[in-house]
Amino acid sequence: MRYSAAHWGIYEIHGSDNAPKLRPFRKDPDASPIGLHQMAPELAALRVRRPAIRRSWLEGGPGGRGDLRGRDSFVEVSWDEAVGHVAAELTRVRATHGNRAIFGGSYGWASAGRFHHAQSQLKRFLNCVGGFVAHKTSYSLGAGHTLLPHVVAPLTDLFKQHTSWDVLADHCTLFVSFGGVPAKNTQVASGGAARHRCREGLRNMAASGTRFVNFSPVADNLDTGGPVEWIPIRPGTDTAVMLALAHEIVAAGAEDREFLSRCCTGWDRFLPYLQGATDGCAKTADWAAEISGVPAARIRTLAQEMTAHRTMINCAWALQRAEHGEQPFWMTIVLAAILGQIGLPGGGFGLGYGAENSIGSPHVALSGPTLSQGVNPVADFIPVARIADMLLNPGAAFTYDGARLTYPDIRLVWWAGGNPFHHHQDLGRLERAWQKPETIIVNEPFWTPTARRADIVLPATTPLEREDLSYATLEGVLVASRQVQPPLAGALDDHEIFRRVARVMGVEDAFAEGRSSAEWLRHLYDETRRRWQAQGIAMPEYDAFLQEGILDLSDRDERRVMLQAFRADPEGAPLPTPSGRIEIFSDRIDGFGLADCKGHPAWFAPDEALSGPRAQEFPLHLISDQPVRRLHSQLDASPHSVAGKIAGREPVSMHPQDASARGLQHGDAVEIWNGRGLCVSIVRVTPEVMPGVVKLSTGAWYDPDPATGHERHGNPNALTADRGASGLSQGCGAQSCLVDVRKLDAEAAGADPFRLPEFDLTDR
Ligand SMILES: Nc1nc2c(c(=O)[nH]1)N[C@H]1C(S)=C(S)[C@@H](COP(=O)(O)OP(=O)(O)OC[C@H]3O[C@@H](n4cnc5c(=O)[nH]c(N)nc54)[C@H](O)[C@@H]3O)O[C@H]1N2
Ligand SMILES: Nc1nc2c(c(=O)[nH]1)N[C@H]1C(S)=C(S)[C@@H](COP(=O)(O)OP(=O)(O)OC[C@H]3O[C@@H](n4cnc5c(=O)[nH]c(N)nc54)[C@H](O)[C@@H]3O)O[C@H]1N2
Ligand SMILES: [Mo]
Repeated sequence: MRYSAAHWGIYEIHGSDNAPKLRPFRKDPDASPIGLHQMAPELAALRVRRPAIRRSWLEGGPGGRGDLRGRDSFVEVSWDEAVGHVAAELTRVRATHGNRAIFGGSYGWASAGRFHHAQSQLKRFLNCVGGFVAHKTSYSLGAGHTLLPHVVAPLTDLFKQHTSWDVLADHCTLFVSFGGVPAKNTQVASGGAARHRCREGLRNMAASGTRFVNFSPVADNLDTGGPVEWIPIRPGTDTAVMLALAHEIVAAGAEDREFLSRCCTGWDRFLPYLQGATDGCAKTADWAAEISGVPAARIRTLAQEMTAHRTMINCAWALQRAEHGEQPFWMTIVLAAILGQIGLPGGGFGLGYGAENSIGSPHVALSGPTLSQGVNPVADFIPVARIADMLLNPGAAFTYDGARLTYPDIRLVWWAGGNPFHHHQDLGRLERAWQKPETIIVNEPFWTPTARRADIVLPATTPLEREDLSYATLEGVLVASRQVQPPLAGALDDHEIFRRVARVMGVEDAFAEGRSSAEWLRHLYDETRRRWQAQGIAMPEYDAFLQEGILDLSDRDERRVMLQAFRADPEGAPLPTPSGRIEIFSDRIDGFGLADCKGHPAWFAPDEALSGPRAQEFPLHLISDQPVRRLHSQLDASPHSVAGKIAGREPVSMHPQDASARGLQHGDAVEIWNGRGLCVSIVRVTPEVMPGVVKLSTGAWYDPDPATGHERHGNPNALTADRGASGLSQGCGAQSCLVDVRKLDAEAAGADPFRLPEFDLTDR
């Protein structure tokens, strides 16, 4: 069998060579439909067909009219000409400003294949020519990744250990989630999903009698097939409710003192804060009710239920993509520590059940093949979501994880495999920042909003057009991802693009090590084979593997209980924290002296939230969650994604009460606005969002009206704040966003997101 592997899962290749068809992997119990639409003609129409250079850059040279990025026409050129310009420009920037002036962070999901992974290829190449300014952490988990090593363990280690669905079904009697378990998100896993098991996992839990309580501003994110208690909560206030649950448990004398002293440090320094001795405010149920809108009585009864049951507390990743995003993760852990069930089957905490397929999946945890990126001689970096700050304020100081750093002065940006004009917050601000670099190069298969705003666009192949090796990340399945269709004429694999530039710059040997792409795949496989065989996993030779198409290690599925070994013997199996224990109080974080992240979890009133004063001006809280029908902005033009739009726009969900207060009916065109921006959408009236909250999923291709800057397609990042979660992590803070909504009386300006740029054919 021949397979094609993608972030959405593994697909079987059927049909003839001329008319190939993708079908779901037959061993996948709940395959995602998203990937079946990869060959849609609507997507093919948006391909970058030839290398293209922005007219003003070509005529005026580097730095030419950055203000016209996104509006200029493009001139198509040959690969030789494009590669020549790129090599000359890199050489110029290095000679004039040094490698510290090159930003190669290039955040984004790119493709699932492990060799043709655009970022790895870009970084490997840039390291061959003296390095680049990099980024740290991710948009997904900026606050979480920075916090967790200080208080429990690196998040990536914990993800591999998350208690598996089967153990939850057998042992968990009460599942309390903050932010649901959105099965729509488990369609994907970074690097590739294998078997989609979340829906089945939740159903098995419900069938075994697990009771579910969901604190969430929306009701549509926890479907178990059975009853779920939905407790509406104002966005950004979960930490207050968790503190109150902790307070009530302690007030009842039900905290697990043995666990707190044996496995944790800092309880004695947190307790005075919880009880109000340090700030004069006891974190009672009544206190939290005022902030969160959750009834105090329910907090009190739930606290009792949590101590009486085997309780799993789950926190969605979205909660830490917000102001003070560290706090809900930290407080989830502390609340679970107070219950004392961490390391017991079915109890403890989860960070992101439902965020990606791999979490809770029982597959064997092995690390797959990766292309070495080499060594970066440049030490400068930014926390990933500080891109606009960096471009706008070179030399300005910022803090990150206890360090005080400054932003480098970037002259050249190279992006491969990401879409910042999808992923970043306050895109109007990014437009202004994006004018500053002298040169912006983008490798892309499609004319995305980012490609349209580049100076040099290099057409990349899609995963369907090349051979690759995919290890469904952490999911125990290694796949030979086969070419489904021939490459679009004019497009090259990212590897080949960098190889050609490397050749002109005299570093081809260092970059490619004398291997062809096919030889690289064999090499990466052999390397993985050596490592896995050392762990007792028998693996066929590469050619036999290719023939088979897949290596499925599901017979090695394991029932997992997170932190079981640590609980059993905290001295013998200590955590990688300074104390070796769970840090309820972190001396290290305390020592950073930050005003917005203390030595223990705490409630900080957010700047933008319904509970704060700014809600008087903008009374609705905007949630921008992950889209059901696509992966971020990828495949947005496919019929599957377009079918989720109303009148060609991403709809905004709103409670009937808020709609009628504004004279709105289902299907009306609306403007969503705040002090930062405005975007047009279509209202979807539903009781599944709580009053005061509106929800607009991410990923509609950014389409601002050139005259007004008003976004026309329903992209929430026209409105979100470009603000770091805190001085600790500087993580993406997208979820802290207030807006208002009004009826659009005039004829809605036509959205036109899926169009090609203008090409200049006059004199060439
Ligand atoms: N408001 C708001 N904003 C958010 C979020 C939110 O919750 N709210 N979530 C954030 C999160 S968690 C994330 S991870 C980001 C995601 O942001 P991104 O990862 O930047 O989004 P994608 O749309 O997946 O962009 C990937 C791009 O890579 C291109 N690509 C695919 N394969 C290849 C390849 O082989 N070669 C090359 N050169 N290109 C390729 C695709 O065409 C696409 O344009 O968004 C963030 N933005
Ligand atoms: N189909 C699909 N799946 C995806 C992705 C995609 O683009 N498409 N993206 C993937 C990526 S990159 C990531 S990082 C993960 C992200 O995974 P998450 O961050 O977990 O995903 P979200 O959908 O943004 O949010 C999860 C839920 O949290 C709720 N929520 C938001 N704010 C709050 C709050 O303050 N309090 C409470 N209690 N709930 C809140 C949202 O309404 C939503 O239902 O998803 C991954 N899965
Ligand atoms: Mo993400």
